[in-house]
Amino acid sequence: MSKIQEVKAAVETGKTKLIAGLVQEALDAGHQANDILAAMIDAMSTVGDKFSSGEIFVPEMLIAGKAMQKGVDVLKPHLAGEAAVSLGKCIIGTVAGDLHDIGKNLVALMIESVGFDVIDLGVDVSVAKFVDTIRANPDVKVVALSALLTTTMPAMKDTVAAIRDSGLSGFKIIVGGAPITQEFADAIGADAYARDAGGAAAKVKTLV
Ligand code: B1M
Repeated sequence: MSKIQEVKAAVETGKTKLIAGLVQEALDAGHQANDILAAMIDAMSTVGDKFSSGEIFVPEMLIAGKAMQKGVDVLKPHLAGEAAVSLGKCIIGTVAGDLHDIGKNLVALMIESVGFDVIDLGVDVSVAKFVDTIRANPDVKVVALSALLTTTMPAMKDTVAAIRDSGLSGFKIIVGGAPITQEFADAIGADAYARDAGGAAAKVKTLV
C-alpha cells in the first residue's frame, strides 16, 4: 500500500492518533500536499457512502472527520501560500443548523492564502451573528457562507436575504458546499458560487 493509500485508509477508519504521522510520511515520501488532500476528501466520500448505506453511523462519521481535520492540520503549511498583498476582510461561517466545518475550514485556509484577513465564525452561525459581524466590520469585502446539508440550504437563503435586508453594503457574498449549485446561488441572490476551496479562493479575488 502506498503512503497516500495508507492516509486514505486511516481517514476512512478514523485513525486519529496515526493520521498526523502518516500524512507527514506521505509528504516525506514526496507526495504533493494537494494529492494527499484529494485522497482524504475521497476517503470522506467513502465514509459518506457507507453512512448512507447504513454500514456505519454518526460516531464513525464523526471520528473520520476528526482524523481528516488532524491530517489537514499537517498539510496546512504546504497548502497555503504567502500572500503578497492584503485584499481585505472576509467573514466566513457555516450556516445555522449545520455543524459541518471541514470543507469550510479548507475554504477559509485557501481564501486566507490569497490575501484575505479571515474572520471565521465557525459552525451553526445564526443569521443575526452574520449581520452583526458585518455591521461590526464595515470594511469587510467578502462574506462566505457554507452549507453541507440539503436541510440547511433554506438557512443559507435566509442568511443572504437578511444580509440584503439589513441595508449593509460594500461587500460581496459567495456561497458553496456539497448541495449548493450555481443555480441555487443565483436563486437566493448570492454574488458568487464556488464548487471547492481552490475555486472559492480564485473567485473571491475577482470579487474585490
Ligand atoms: Co454529515 N452528512 N451529517 N457529518 N457528513 C454529509 C454531508 C452527508 C452527505 C452524508 C451522507 O448521508 N452521505 C449527509 C447530508 C445529506 C444531505 O443533506 N443531502 C450528512 C448527514 C445526513 C448528517 C447528519 C444529519 C447525520 C445525522 O445526525 N443523522 C448530521 C447533521 C449534523 C448537523 O450538521 N446538524 C451529520 C453530522 C456529521 C458529523 C458531525 C458526524 C461530521 C462532520 C464533522 C465536521 O465537519 N467537523 C459529518 C461528516 C464528516 C460528513 C461527511 C462524511 C464528510 C463531510 C466532509 O467533511 N467532507 C459527509 C459526506 C460527504 O461529504 N460525502 C456528510 C470533506 C470536505 C473537504 O468536503 O465539506 O464537501 P466538503 O467541502 C468541500 C466543498 O463542499 C466545498 O469546498 C470544500 C473543499 O473543497 N465547500 C465550499 C464547502 N463550503 C464551501 C463554501 C464555499 C465554496 C465551496 O464558498 C463560501
